[in-house]
Amino acid sequence: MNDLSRPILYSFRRCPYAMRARLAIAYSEVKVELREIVLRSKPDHMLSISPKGTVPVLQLQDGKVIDESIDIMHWALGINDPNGWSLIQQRAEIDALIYENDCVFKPSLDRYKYADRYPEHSQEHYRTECESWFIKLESLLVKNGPHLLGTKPTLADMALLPFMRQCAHVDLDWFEQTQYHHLQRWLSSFKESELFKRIMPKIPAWEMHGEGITFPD
Ligand SMILES: N[C@@H](CCC(=O)N[C@@H](CS)C(=O)NCC(=O)O)C(=O)O
Repeated sequence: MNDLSRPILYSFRRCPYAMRARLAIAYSEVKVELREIVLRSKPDHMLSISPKGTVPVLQLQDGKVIDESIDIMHWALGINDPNGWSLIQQRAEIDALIYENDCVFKPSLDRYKYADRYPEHSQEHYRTECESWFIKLESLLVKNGPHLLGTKPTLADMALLPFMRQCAHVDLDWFEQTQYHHLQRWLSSFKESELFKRIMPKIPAWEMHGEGITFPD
């Protein structure tokens, strides 16, 4: 059982929302008990504290629950933000990018990735939808690079990169032969980073009443 000495984070390794939460937590070095879940068989405790049934879910020691990935990122950065990811002066720009990522790009990404579930159009059609987002990010990287808002990574990069990774990996050969060279470099340096490696350990699914994994270790 958890002794409530650390917050509990319900997570799923490959979920881009859970990845962004783990990125902020690992960066801020706030220790949590990580409980890897199986999406088809969600733990009762997780559903009891967050009935909507999505990951990530964070439960703090005082019982408070945070079950939106961006809110978990802000919580972690509020505790420790050593390299200024929050970039308060550009908060509106960061929020707008995250909003567009989550509300416009993500639905297109889902249609592209699972095109067989959306037979109204071809997979190429959905990929072209995704490309509007690629064009926007590429132009930001050209203007500001190597990160979206300048020379240092911010919350915007870390909130968006897991989704770009998922999209690129639908057909990596295609992505790598496109003209989005800044985007390709942005993504590959993320995938090669120590931080990315730290958030992607392969861990067994949490078993009810068992101990989660201390994260970051
Ligand atoms: N708005 C939520 C979305 C989280 C989300 O949709 N997570 C997906 C996994 S990537 C999920 O848990 N889906 C529920 C399911 O597949 O059963 C957030 O930002 O945390």
